[in-house]
Amino acid sequence: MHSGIVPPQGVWWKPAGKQEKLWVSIAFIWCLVLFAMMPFWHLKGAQNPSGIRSRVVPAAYLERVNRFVTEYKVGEENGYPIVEPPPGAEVYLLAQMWRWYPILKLKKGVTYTVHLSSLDLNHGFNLHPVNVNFQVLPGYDYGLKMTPNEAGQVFIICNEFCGIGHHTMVGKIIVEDGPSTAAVEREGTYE
Ligand SMILES: [Cu+2]
Repeated sequence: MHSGIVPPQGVWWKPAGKQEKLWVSIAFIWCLVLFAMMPFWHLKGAQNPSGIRSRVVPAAYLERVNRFVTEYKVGEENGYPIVEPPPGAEVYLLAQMWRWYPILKLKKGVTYTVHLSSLDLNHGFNLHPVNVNFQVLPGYDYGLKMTPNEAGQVFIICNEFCGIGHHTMVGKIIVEDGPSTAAVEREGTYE
């Protein structure tokens, strides 16, 4: 009798056989291939974007979002400000139980840096119907380069369960055609 405490009797251990060695070698080479694929897909896959990542205190992020809203607010919808930043601007979007704040108005074909962060817990940024997914975490500012390629409305859905109001956590991005009126009006006032 043997167990985890009592070792087995006799010579039970034998050096690895030919097939076992072959199997271990193949598995090891495959591990290296998978390991190399991680940086490869990051650089060549066009699906793992390199975001700007930094730590941020949630209160400081909220303050930045509020400043962004005051600066570029162009309207309101259901009590939510509609914010139209100039082309190339830093855009600040806030995730919070249970809302995406504010509503963004962007231009087609213009690249923005969209910052994402949360005030409370882990949320998921999911653009619907386009399949774009990102984790939104409190304490981290994740800046993503985004270029809307279609005019219309896209909805932001939270895809990380975040409590009783999770299913109501829907935000909106309005994408418009043509040159930005905000850019014309504010020309020279932003860096
Ligand atoms: Cu959420």
